[in-house]
Amino acid sequence: MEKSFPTEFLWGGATAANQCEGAWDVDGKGVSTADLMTAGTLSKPRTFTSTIQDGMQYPSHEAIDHYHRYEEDIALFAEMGFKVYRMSIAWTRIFPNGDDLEPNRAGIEHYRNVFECCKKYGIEPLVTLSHYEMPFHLVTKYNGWASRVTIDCFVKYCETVFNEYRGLVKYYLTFNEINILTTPFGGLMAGGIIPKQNVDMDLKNMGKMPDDANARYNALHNQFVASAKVVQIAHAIDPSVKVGCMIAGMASYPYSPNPKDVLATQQAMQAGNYLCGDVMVRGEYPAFSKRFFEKQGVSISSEPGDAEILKKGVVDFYSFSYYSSGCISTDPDVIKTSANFLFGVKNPYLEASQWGWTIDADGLRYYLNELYGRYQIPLMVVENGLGAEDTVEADGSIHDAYRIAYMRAHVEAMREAIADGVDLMGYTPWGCIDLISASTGEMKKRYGFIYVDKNNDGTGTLQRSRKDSFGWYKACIASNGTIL
Ligand code: BGP
Repeated sequence: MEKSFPTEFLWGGATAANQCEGAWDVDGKGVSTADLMTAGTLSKPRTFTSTIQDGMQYPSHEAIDHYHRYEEDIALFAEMGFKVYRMSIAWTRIFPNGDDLEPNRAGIEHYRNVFECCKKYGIEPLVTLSHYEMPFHLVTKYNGWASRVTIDCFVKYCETVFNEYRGLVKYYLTFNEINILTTPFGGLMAGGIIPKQNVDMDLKNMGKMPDDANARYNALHNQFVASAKVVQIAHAIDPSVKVGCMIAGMASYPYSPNPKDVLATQQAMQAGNYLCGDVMVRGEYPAFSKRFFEKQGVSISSEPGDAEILKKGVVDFYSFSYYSSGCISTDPDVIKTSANFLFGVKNPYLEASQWGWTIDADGLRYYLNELYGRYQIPLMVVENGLGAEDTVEADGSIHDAYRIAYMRAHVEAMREAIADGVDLMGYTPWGCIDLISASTGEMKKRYGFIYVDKNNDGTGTLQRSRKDSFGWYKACIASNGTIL
């Protein structure tokens, strides 16, 4: 069996506005939720502060200054041969408060320039409309996505974007990792459901974060409705536009063959992945959701017409992030003794990254097959990669063999999945240029093929340079995934 990528395969890379742009208060931009999240590390969680506080470091404020350096960065992407650049629009550049009557022209012109620049190099932008940020004003006024008013604000913002960039952008994603809202972390990160006091964003102790599950799942419902409305509007404005969902890939394995672990794993896959996928691809809540919501004491305040909106606004393709897999155990001893990784318990067969994320390329093939078997629509891997510390040698070179090994294994896994029959459209590895980590808010956790001279403490020249992986990915793209 010949194993190869389709000729039109979309190779590229991915970033998000709040993690790379900086210029947080430039050209009329409003304050977003991400602008209020401090820098952290693996051992010290980021803090969300409801006002900017003296002496605190807010990494989104400068980030890697992509706002002013996008031309240089896109030229480097073009040098690697990118066909697609996944990026996000900061909502607060277009509508600084979220509910403004008129859009901010400077913000609109900025992204037009970015898209024109991509066009110059033959790179298709793939635009995430909401990537872990929203206007903070909507948070204080309406409790973020817990309110249906936010749906209307988002729809207006997206409609403006679709009209302005008609002909310049062919691919959109509505909400980044929408299923993060199934976790307490997501209420704050993606839902704009934010407590009045400062709060630590502690991924390892999510259970300790302030949480209102009812508000959180209603926020998720509101995002589903907003997404479905936006899909229909995008198609009405330009029928050639394709809109995808974006779901955090949480591939889970039973820790043991104990049927209790197998059942718990099935439930974890349903709650973590399929709840969102089913609504966005099939246009209705899955059968298991009724019992799932009841168990959590959640009641969704659906309005008349929502069911029809969801049905009519199904996505054109399914995109997801994939970094690692997790194991599910029901055995209290295993849960206690096994380090808690990104999700689930430690898999004894797998190595993990410096940040504790298990490395599992086979899991990507498994997950692609699971998704395609369930949905039969085109899939796209829009985030993947290894967050690792890099060392700059005396001559300026960066030998990131560990990153190349990770990428190679995952590209091979995609190739296998395509040979299995999966319809895979493209691949945009995360943080193709070093940027701020979402979970820890630091620079040290680097994913890039392009190194950015910036340190955790905010110092650095911001100068860009090519890592060894830059040349590796360039050859991979040039050979359409054959030379690895
Ligand atoms: C995903 C987010 C990205 C990105 C990535 C890597 O969950 O969509 O924004 O940051 O994870 O995570 P981190 O930056 O925490 O290493």
